[in-house]
Amino acid sequence: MYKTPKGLRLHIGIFGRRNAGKSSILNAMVNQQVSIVSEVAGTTTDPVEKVMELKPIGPVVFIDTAGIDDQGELGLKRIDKTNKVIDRTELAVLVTDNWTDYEKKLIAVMKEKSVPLVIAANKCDLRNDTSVEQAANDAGAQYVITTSAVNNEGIDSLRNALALATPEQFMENIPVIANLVKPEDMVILVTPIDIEAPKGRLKMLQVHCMRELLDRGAYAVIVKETELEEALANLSRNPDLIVCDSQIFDKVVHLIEPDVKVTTFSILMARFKGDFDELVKGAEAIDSLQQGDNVLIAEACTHHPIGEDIGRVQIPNLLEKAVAGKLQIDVTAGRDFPTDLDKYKLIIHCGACVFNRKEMLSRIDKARQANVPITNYGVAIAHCLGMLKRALEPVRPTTTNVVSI
Ligand SMILES: Nc1nc2c(ncn2[C@@H]2O[C@H](COP(=O)(O)OP(=O)(O)OP(=O)(O)O)[C@@H](O)[C@H]2O)c(=O)[nH]1
Ligand SMILES: [Mg+2]
Repeated sequence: MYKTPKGLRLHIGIFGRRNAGKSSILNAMVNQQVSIVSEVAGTTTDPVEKVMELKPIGPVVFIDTAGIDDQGELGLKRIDKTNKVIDRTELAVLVTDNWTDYEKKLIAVMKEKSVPLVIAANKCDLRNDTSVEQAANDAGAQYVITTSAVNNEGIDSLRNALALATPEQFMENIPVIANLVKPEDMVILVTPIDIEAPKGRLKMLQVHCMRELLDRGAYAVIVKETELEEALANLSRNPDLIVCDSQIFDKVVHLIEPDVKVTTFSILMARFKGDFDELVKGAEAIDSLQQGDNVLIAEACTHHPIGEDIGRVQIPNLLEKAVAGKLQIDVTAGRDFPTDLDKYKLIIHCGACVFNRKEMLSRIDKARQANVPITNYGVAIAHCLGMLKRALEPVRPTTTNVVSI
């Protein structure tokens, strides 16, 4: 976990006037007492660094700084040290409980340096209005989060805002499959050549998997569903992993032995593009759906639906079977994602292969803000089939199955 060199970690600088609660916010975000907190203004004198894995961004280093409204000789040295932190900051957090010239200046500095900024309007437990939030919004701040470090309020939202504000190039590049296998592992990719696969080519995701397996020194057997049984019979040993489309997951499971690892391309996408834990948790909401509930099926691409379309036919059928009745199902496609999500009991998103990770994360965040569970196609299908545990087994980040590369 700590192997990533500091230079490759996203540097998150925490700034603000003395006593605003910078160190308290850091401690709350990392869930540890890494920085000394006290009511004495000027407690933090030297920058305090903390390296960690911050989901879903990846490896980061937080830098807690000295408040820079200090006065006097010692104050100037601190200001100098804090300014040096600004120079290496790639994402800034401004902690404030009172809007002053200092906040305006910091916004201007970050803007000039093109450093994204998240504002923690802190000590909300002591404030009885939202004037700090208002002033931050008026100053053009994009991410303004109300927090109380002492009551642990708004800390999850602050973490989410950090992920949304992180420039795409700093987001951790999660492999699709490479860290689920070891060199010389044999993986079967059950690859559909259906009507939706581009003519003469394979879907990007399958190509991506093949390349990662080759780079990893593993090997891939690529078959269509119709040849899988024969391929299995001809192999001299069981494969280390099988990946197939969600729609045939149950068929594949019935063809293989119970200890063979198997998952779906869509579940790999939940890790690759989404917030895996959130999407897995979201599938549980299927169990509490009731007849007549509103469900949103969101597709990232605007393909022309053909035949037994997964989003329009197969998933609705599975859900309606689960609730033993009819549901109100809306389907959206492309960038057309509803702003008002409140009426939905569940959102089921496609794998989002045409989106970058940030776009998918921002949709997950919108669902979170609206308190609507969100899952993806593959996770939902495996759940409805009663096979989610099996499908997740190969991808759960335990020390035995996710290997560092
Ligand atoms: N009520 C309340 N108190 C807070 C909150 N956050 C921090 N504090 C208190 O504010 C005081 C200053 O907190 P610190 O975290 O040390 O502030 P800082 O910004 O790191 O201060 P310096 O290091 O001196 O610049 C401490 O007494 C904290 O307990 C909050 O959200 N609510
Ligand atoms: Mg401090």
